[in-house]
Amino acid sequence: PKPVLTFGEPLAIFTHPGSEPLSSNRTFNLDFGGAELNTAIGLSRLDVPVWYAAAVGDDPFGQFILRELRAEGVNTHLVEQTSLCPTGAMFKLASGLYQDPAVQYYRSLSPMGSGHWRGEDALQAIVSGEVGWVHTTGITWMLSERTSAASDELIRAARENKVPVSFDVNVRRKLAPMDTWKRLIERIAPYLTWMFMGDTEADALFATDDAIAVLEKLAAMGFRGDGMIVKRGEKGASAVVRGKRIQVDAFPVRQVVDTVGAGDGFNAGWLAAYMRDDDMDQALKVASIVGAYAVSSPGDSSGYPTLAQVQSHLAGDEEVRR
Ligand code: KDG
Repeated sequence: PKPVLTFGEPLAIFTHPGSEPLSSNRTFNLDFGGAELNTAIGLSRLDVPVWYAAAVGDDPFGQFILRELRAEGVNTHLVEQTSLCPTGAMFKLASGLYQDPAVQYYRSLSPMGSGHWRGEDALQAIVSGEVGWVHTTGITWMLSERTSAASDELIRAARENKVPVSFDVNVRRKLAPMDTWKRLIERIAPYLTWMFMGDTEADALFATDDAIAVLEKLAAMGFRGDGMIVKRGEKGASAVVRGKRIQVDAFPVRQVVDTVGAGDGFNAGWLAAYMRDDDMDQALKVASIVGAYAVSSPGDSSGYPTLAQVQSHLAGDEEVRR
């Protein structure tokens, strides 16, 4: 099969082992992430060929991210390296009070945050028919005007070339206020084939988290895609495909360790399974297995399962653990 193309900004991520405020913390662990990068790794672990388009600085963090991506089997020939901008970064601040960490971004000078990236090579890959699917998230549009314009071009080209586009809204209110996210969806809805969002995002954007009601509102914005999926965390997920409503329970988890990256993993699981055999129930099941692995382990993508692990859960096999 032709590879999936994902595009969006990679980040060096700094986490800290304790839960003191950032201002008094002195030790950080280096990690990496970025929503579309996470999905690329999730796909690669599930044996789906994947090309990731992005830009990093020609600096140690950029080299670190590239090395990790290559180790994961993600094709990085569309990742530009520039000496003009530093790699984007983010700090994840755990607090005993909340399950989700607070984040602090340092990305306005990055290649995609400053508008250095133009995505020309990714555009070429789409136009020349080299990729079979495009996946991205709303975060990419919020980084800079030029990154937003480049992203518009990529999804338009995909639409024109009949390449399906899956899009996760992925609201980050630290990047833009809610009405900016809503205007983005209104503008790009006609180019999208599959829409993903969380239930709280659906509520905030459309004043409902009912998948059919959301789909109707999307249709009024010009969405003519194949379907939409609402992710509900521990309550599973629901989807509407060609008028049919589908529901899946969350895959059971013993202990939630870190929810960041779970939605990106869910998307990877859905994509891998849906592209393989077009079966929506199966795709949601695989998605929820990947999501469960993701929340059970720290870091964004480190806990994503392999294809063999997913298959053994689907088959109901009992894992020999010791
Ligand atoms: O979905 C996980 C992402 O939120 C994280 O990796 C960082 O891409 C990121 C962002 O912009 O918040």
